[in-house]
Amino acid sequence: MPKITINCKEVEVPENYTVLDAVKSIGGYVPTLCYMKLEDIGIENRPASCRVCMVEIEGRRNLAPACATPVAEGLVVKTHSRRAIHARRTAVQLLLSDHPQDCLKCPKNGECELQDLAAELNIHNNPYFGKMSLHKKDISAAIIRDPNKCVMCRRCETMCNEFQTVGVLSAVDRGFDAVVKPTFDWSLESTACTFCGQCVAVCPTGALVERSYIDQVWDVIEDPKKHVVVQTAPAVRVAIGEEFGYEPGTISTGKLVSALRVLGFDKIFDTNFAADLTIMEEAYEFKERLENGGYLPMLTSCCPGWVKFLEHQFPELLEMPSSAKSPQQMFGAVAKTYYAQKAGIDPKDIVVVSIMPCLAKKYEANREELRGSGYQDVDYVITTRELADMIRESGINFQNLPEEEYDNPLGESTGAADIFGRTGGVAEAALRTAYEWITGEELGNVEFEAVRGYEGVRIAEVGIKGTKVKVGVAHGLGNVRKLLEDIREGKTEVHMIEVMACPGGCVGGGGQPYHHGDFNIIKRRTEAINKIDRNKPIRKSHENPSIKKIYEEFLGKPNSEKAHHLLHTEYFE
Ligand code: HC0
Ligand code: SF4
Repeated sequence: MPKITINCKEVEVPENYTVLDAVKSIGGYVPTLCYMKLEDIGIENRPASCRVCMVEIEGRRNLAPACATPVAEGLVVKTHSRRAIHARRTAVQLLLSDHPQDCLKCPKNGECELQDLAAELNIHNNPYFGKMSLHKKDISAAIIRDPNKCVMCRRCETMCNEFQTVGVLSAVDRGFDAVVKPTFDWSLESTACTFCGQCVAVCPTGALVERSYIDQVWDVIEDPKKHVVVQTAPAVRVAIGEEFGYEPGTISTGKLVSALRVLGFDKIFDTNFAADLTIMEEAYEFKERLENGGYLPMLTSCCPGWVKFLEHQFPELLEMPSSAKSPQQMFGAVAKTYYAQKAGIDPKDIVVVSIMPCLAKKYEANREELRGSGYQDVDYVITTRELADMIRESGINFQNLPEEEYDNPLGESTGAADIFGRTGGVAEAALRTAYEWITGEELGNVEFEAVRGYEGVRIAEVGIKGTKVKVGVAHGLGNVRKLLEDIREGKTEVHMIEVMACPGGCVGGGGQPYHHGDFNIIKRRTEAINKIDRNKPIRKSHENPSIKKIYEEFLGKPNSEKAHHLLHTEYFE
């Protein structure tokens, strides 16, 4: 192992390290901008294009980018020599020279890494003036792209092309005109973009942000004629606390509920109730397909980014996914029918708002066919980050909020619903129910360890009544692409596949508090989800009393005519 010296300290490091790795290994710091490493999912973005991580290496004429310089025996590195600091400052001043100066009204204000660097490097003036190119903004239902704010770090491109293998973003043009965008300057809506939001999750500036619906949500809350119900996705409760000073993985369910009440929503319901409902429909469909020679493998269908990916990339496999709608959409459909009836409210006056960790949910809510209630089932989707903005704007002290409970009849859920928020959870929840329905026996240990973890593709075998049921789990669309190709070529055989588009599942969704490239944050949210499940008195969806009630009072049985109409959907090429 080579010995090197960093800021007068001698260290021994593995030979495949870069100078940046070495600095980090001793707890040191060099600022970066384009560099990003999500080790657990095998992603590294290292174009060395921003030149922010320049360091001085003794005996070398030129400064070197720490992220792209391999270590070598005897290297003597100074991370913060005056020359290095000056070079970093110049690099950031050059980036700012053609960057819009509207920080005060930029949606990324306060979260922008370029802004942070300008502050850290004490940039109070800029002698450089670049050519301000004028690129057109692209606004979709989920994402706003402002290429004028692109700093060519290429992080979005790495997520879209390498992790998701969607490939709609690439660098175009030269010099001041160079930006990352879709070919021919197409809008994202006219491409195969899945709206997974992973480009947004890693963009350091305001070039890629979610489309906000905060104003529309305030308008309906303030409209006395509207009855506004809100649902919260499984992964929101383990991440929202980060916006208010809590450690990642802090469980904030009770405070989340009381914040929503203070904001003025009429009923605080839970997507988790609908996740249990999804399992009823999905496990029933799986049992049917398994026992009656139906189409296998059955793919889960609750991640809208994944559904759109499948529609674009594998149109010949549209029979594979379960026809069950996602929990978000099942919730909307029952809120405007079952709940409307029970509460005696005209569904036209009910507004359904979702709090989601996801940007594709914004797109999903707008899909034309998702109107089983006779109205748009889900009206507005806001992200965990947008909700945090609403809470801050309202002067609510989140840490001081009491812990409150969800409302009924759409607020009760089991541990099986909680684990939907992390990779492997939907498969595990489905197995908990399918096992008992198929065998007629009680499941002892409800935790299916083999489908847990962070491997991109995991395949587990579960014995159900003499049949070895093989379950595949993939997170990240590139991983599912590999799995589906193997299945198509007959290399792998499985009965059920769970897919989540985002790293780690919804806990790593594009609408969560920014993780700034730290995958540990996603892991801690996952652990929190598992803890909620472990502490729930009921951990199987079919045992949820409110679920039993909705079938007794309203739906009949899984896949009844009414259930089929309200809770199932179809897919399009
Ligand atoms: Fe998810 Fe969902 S688990 S996709 O990640 O299935 O967004 O959290 O709400 O709908 O329940 C997201 C999270 C959901 C849905 C659920 C599913
Ligand atoms: Fe690519 Fe996802 Fe971004 Fe669309 S939302 S451009 S698919 S990373």
